[in-house]
Amino acid sequence: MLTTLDIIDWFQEIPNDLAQTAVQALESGQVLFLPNLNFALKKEEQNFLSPQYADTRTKNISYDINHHRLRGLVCDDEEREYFENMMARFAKQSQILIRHLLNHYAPSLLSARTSFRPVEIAGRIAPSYRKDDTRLHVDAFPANPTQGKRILRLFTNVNPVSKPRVWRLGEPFEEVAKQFHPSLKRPVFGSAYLLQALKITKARRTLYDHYMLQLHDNMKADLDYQKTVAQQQVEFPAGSSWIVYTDQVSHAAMAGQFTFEQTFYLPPEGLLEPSKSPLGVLEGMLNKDLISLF
Ligand SMILES: O=C(O)CCC(=O)C(=O)O
Ligand SMILES: [Fe+2]
Repeated sequence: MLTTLDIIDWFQEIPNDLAQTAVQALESGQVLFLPNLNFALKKEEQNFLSPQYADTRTKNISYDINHHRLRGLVCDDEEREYFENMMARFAKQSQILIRHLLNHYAPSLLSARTSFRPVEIAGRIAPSYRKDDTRLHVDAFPANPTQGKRILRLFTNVNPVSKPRVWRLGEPFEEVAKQFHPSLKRPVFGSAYLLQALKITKARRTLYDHYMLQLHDNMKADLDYQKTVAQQQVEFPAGSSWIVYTDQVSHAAMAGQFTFEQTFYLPPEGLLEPSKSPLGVLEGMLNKDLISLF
């Protein structure tokens, strides 16, 4: 399930064959594991390795580099400036690495949110089962329809006392889709329009978004599935990074503290093999176009 790559530097040049392997592995549902790629914190940033800076309601601190907006951060103005520098540096380094490593995606890849996750996962109480990321799921977000765009995430564990980030990885997307196909319900007529008009969603939900959200919710709701499905525990050590299509790979975060994460979106046209993507798999299974408006 992991493809290990020996990358030690965010700015390093990547040979073409390695770039090709990386894209193929990701699109096949592998996690790219970079055991020696760390994000070095500056001296004044070491203090930020504390859960005290995270708003208790949001648990993650997020940064929008396109609009220089920080969310979920509780601190004074001076600290805010240092925080922004740190988040922006992670965002930029991630962009550079991803553009080199996933060279094939460079023309169409979009950078989205950056997050810092300073709260220990183990023992945290999620406000609802839908928000409980300790349950296996594929990513799909109620307010943020991707309209077919892929969700690609890069993580770096910066834990200062060598605590790994512990995940579970579940079955391949095709199996998840087959398993939950019978439970998928069609959307209520007019609901996508209404959700957008009421600003509950930030864009129009396509059929793709609707079915992905159902997969996400139905997986998390099924405790028997959570226990019995084929799965594997993986530990991402402190000082390592990993890259994964979180809309495709069934994953659950079980333990760990202090991780940076950068999200990218990729329009489906940018993929090497669209048929392997969640959109390709679901369109094949449901035998219809899922990204036109309904
Ligand atoms: O914080 C983590 O380790 C992963 C949580 C998760 O499910 C995600 O970011 O998609
Ligand atoms: Fe997730």
